[in-house]
Amino acid sequence: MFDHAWLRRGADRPPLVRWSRRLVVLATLSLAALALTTTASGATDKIVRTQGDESFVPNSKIMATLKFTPGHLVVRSGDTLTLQHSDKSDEPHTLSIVNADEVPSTIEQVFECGEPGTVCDDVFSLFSQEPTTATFVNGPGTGPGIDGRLDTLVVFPGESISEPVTAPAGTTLRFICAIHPWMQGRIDVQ
Ligand SMILES: [Cu+2]
Repeated sequence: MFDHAWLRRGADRPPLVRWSRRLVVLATLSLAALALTTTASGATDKIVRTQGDESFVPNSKIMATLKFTPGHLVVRSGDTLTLQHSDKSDEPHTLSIVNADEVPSTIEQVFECGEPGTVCDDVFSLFSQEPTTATFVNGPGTGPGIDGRLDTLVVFPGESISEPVTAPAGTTLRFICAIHPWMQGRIDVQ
């Protein structure tokens, strides 16, 4: 059976994962302006960048400031969403659509995400084999593109990946990184 260790930092040292999530310093939401480019068709390319870093000083500090920037996007149905790995860590990230009530809202929910039965585990289970490069996986039962639960973009350092947002106008999509579930965002589709 596929082992999701690639998605779990230090799978051989779960206590560190637990504590890193417990002690994580939540990044403040950035209000940085959307980076926009307009294509010939008039569709707009919206970019979400991962930013921040992690640090660990034995017996002193463990901290993560990894975040999505921006964390709130307004897109038109049909626009292309690009996820770009722009942070200082060497870890992959996912941008995974989840239900609003699945977005972790407590520290406990953040560090438990990934355990069996959680939405993070549902994301990991999408992968029949270990990805090694930027990938889009369509959530089961959803339409093509980004429109529903578990639709997932994955990026590794130095990479970006683009996929159209196909959800109809009026949809609100919530997303998290399944690897670092304090990384959270929202897409309002117009
Ligand atoms: Cu992440």
